[in-house]
Amino acid sequence: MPGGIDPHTHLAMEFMGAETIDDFFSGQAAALAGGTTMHIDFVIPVNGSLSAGYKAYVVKAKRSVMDYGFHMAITKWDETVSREMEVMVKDKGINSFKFFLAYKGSFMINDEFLLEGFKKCKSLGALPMVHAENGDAVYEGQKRMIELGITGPEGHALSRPPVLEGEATGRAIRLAGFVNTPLYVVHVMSIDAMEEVAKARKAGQKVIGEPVVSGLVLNDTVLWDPDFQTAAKFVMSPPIRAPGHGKALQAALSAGVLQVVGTDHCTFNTTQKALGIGDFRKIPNGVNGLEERMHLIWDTMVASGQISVMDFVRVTSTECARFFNIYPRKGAILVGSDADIIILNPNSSFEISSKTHHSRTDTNVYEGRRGKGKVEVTIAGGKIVWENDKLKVIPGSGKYIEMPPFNYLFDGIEKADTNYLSSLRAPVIRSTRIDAN
Ligand code: DUC
Ligand code: ZN
Ligand code: ZN
Repeated sequence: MPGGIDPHTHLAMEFMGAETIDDFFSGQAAALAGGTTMHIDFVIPVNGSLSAGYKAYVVKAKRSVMDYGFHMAITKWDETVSREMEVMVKDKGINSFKFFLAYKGSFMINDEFLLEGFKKCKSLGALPMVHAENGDAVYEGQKRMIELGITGPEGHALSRPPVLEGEATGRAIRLAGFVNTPLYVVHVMSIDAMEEVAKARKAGQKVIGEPVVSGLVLNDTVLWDPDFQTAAKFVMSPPIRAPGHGKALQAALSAGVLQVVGTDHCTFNTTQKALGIGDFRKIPNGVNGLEERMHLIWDTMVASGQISVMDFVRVTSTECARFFNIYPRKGAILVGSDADIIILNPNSSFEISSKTHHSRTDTNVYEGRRGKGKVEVTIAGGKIVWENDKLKVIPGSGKYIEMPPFNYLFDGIEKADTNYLSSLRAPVIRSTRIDAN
């Protein structure tokens, strides 16, 4: 199969008073051992400056052992940011921008600026992405938990329930419809958010929904463990949800309501997670997944009969390459494509443990899981980098993949591929839109 592409990672990211323990070397080594040969990481601006953020990430990525691309996070809005977006698209190979509706006081932006950002993306042929949780309401929920004396990891889940994810997802989708731009919703974690995506797609709006592995296969009962560290390792945002949400997300993935599986790989070790002892608001948010994604999706979705092998390739690789405009260089085995290829043996089994994984983190949210379907060989750029459970990687061998803007988003794809047309239908034109194209 073509190597996996993870559309959503955070390597060497400074966040919540810590820096993720996996950098571009360790995170990518882990990825290759799990059959993923490319990832797209989120550049975080430095004091709001996109160009400073981009420069910092070019340095961080120097020791790369596999190919990678960048999305850019937008953490504030002004004329400089708007101008810099243009530079990122035209000169730096970035065609997607993530807006945060959560993280009040740091990353969060209001609706006025979200609309500005959406319009700018549209004018540049870039794809806007959203982290959809209502940040004002999360802030209120967190205060309430602390007032009630709930300071442990369970307070994280209780303070930001699915309804806040559903609200923000619906709002972002409606605002994207208002300016008539496509939208990519990252880490769809709840039924509430998934149903907003489903409703919009049914109405013909171009909305992409990305579930992540943790949301598909875990549930929130772990957050009630009385041992702080046992629970804190599962703290991410939006939170892992109550039993039932994961199954519904799996069904949505197999029905095509959600299209591409990421990880939100964002690892903090036990020392870093300890920052939140006594106050769940300070637990650095994030879980592992880069090495486990292909195995867990195969086992959960293919071995169980929920999706076909072709669908597996689509949701773990091809669709991601298409959404970010690098298909067929990536996401396919074709003459002229990069030779990123994996061999997955459906009859051999895997077992996940922090003792044997390749990430630098000292825990694993999938500890002890076993399943069928193991990646036995990974070929990246024509070289065997993973075989007989051994990695052979060369720091600096990974290439930066520039992602070109869309002429008009998705139009080229629709002309080239009529099957694709059925999954991303043309927008419904209504007179209430700002423009009429
Ligand atoms: N959520 C996380 O759990 N980590 C990184 C950023 C995010 O939105
Ligand atoms: Zn996010
Ligand atoms: Zn993320």
